[in-house]
Amino acid sequence: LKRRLPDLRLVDIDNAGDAIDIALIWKVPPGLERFGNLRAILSLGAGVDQLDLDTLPKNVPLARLKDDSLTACMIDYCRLAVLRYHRDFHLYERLSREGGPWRYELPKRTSERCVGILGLGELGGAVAGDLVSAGFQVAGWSRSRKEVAGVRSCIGPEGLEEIAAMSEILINLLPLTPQTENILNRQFFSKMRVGSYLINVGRGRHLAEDDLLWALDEGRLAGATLDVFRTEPLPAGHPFWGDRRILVTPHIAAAGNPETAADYVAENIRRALRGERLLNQVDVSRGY
Ligand code: NDP
Ligand code: OXD
Repeated sequence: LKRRLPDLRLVDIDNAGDAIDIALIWKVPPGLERFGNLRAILSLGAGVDQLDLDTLPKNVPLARLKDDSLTACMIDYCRLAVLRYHRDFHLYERLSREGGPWRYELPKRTSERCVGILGLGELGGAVAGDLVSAGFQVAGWSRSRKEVAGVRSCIGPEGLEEIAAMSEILINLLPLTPQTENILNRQFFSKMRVGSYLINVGRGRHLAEDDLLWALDEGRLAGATLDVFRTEPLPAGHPFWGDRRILVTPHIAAAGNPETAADYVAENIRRALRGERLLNQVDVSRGY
């Protein structure tokens, strides 16, 4: 940031007196409301569920992080996780470790496989575009109808049922809000195709954990790749550890890169100082 904005004075919020123009935060620090001249709050996370939005000073615009490297990282993760199921690598990994047997599964073409994505925003939209390029059938669920080439746009409760019924591999990339909490639950899983797969890269609180284990036991789901958890780090002894149907990754699906993120944060600082609308400004009433 100093290289991009040489006149910028960066201070630790605890030693900031009572005059700062812009707050860069991960969680809401105590006493943020004392900064009467605050012009913007910039979250250093791509999601804002870690912030208690009710405690933020009113009328100060809030933006979340957008970072091209983070998006590219999420695309890689989702492509890898989808292809792992699509090409049965999860099965061959297990058979290799267990000493066989040799089992030939005729590979399906990508055009024969439907991938569903909950959330078609910055990240879900980019992942959808990538999977379309790879030849998959792609359907996405969002609040508003989308026009993304090659993506079937689903909305509302019927759209959610439709996407559950169509998807053989389902990726969750929703933000965590009161409307989306526990959305991956028994009712949803019971609408999914038998033997389908879940990839959760949104937030741990989207997933009702016992309901996932139920869906796996019932064979409704054949496997799950989980990057986010209700408690992180995932506690020792948690039933997800050691369950061979589940792949646990430690919230690494996508990480920001300081160089590319700094370009974006610097641009939002300039905008805030000019009194312009921020990039990726959060609609606090929607919660994302
Ligand atoms: P965006 O805000 O850009 O997109 C959110 C999408 O979800 C939008 O398409 C939105 O619909 C849709 N949506 C929100 N609420 C609902 C609802 N109630 N019903 C239907 N659709 C809904 O978010 P991003 O794509 O940038 O990020 C998504 C999430 O990914 C983040 O909030 C974060 O939790 C997670 N994340 C995970 C990371 C990891 O490493 N695992 C890294 C970074 C982010 P509409 O377009 O109509 O508004
Ligand atoms: C984020 C995340 O929101 O890493 O940035 O999940």
